[in-house]
Formats: sequence, C-alpha cells, structure tokens
Amino acid sequence: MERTYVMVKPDGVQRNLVGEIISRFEKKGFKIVGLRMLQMDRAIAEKHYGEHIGKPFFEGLVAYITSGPVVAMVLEGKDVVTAVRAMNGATNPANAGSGTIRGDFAIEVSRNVIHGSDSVESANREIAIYFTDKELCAYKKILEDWIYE
Ligand code: D4T
Repeated sequence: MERTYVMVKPDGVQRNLVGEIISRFEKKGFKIVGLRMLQMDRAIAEKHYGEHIGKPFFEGLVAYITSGPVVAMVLEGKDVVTAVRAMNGATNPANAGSGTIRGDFAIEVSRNVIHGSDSVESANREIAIYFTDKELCAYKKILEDWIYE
C-alpha cells in the first residue's frame, strides 16, 4: 500500500483544525500509520523545503513553518498521495475548490494550513525526515474489507 507524508502546519494547529483535518482523512478510509507533534527548526525546514531555498518566499516560509508546533503524520492507502493532494486542494487557497481543506479553511498561500507530499518519491524522502521505521505502525484494521474490495 502507498504511503504519504501529511503535516498540519502551525496555523492549522493554532486554529484548532487538527481534529477536523485528521477526521477527514480517517473518514475517507486512509489509515494513520504514524503520528507525532513537533516543533520544526530551521535545519528541518531546510531539509523539507530544500527545493525552495533561495526563492523569494523561502525566508517567510521558514519563519512560518517554525512559528509553532506542527502535527506530522503518515497515511496509508490506495493512491493516497494523489488523493491527499486532492483533499488538500490547490497550494494557493484562492484556487482551492470548496470542499477541500485549503478551500474551506485557508485564504493565503503563505498560511495554507496543510502539507501533503507531491509524489511517492517525495513521500519517501519526507517520511524519513520525520519518522524512523520503528515509529511507523503496520497493522490491519477491521474495516478494511468495507473500504477495499
Ligand atoms: P506544501 O509543500 O506546503 O504542501 O505545498 P505544495 O507542495 O502544495 O506547494 P510548494 O511545494 O510549491 O510550496 C511549498 C510551500 O511554500 C509556500 N509558498 C509557495 C509560498 O509561501 N509562496 C509561494 O509563492 C509558493 C509557490 C506554500 C507552500
């Protein structure tokens, strides 16, 4: 089964959206296999957002993402990378459809509440930043036969 890295950003934590966001993924049928809260520092931010170092928005992004705790999770399910991106909505909430997390709960790209990996390769890279193998749980849920044929 595919896995993805999802993170409720500091604004999502401050705005009491953690439960709402996790609930959406649970209700969809995805399985939480890793979950933790942490305070990101600059080093972790540079690892996570390495591709954006040097871009005009990078310093603001680091200040934002390190401004308070985040909730990091690994979700597992069929085509979960693409599905989570769809559930999150467009990076800029102004372009995010109603019914998506960003469409429903965010207004500006620099306060867009949630992160989801953009490919399986990114997911594997990002999961390794935040979780050791031991911290991820492989387990069966009794409802799986009602979610997958
Ligand atoms: P994340 O990685 O946070 O889920 O965002 P996306 O995968 O949807 O988008 P991204 O990597 O292009 O952007 C990373 C992060 O930078 C912020 N950002 C982005 C910003 O503040 N200003 C900008 O112009 C862009 C492009 C938002 C998300």
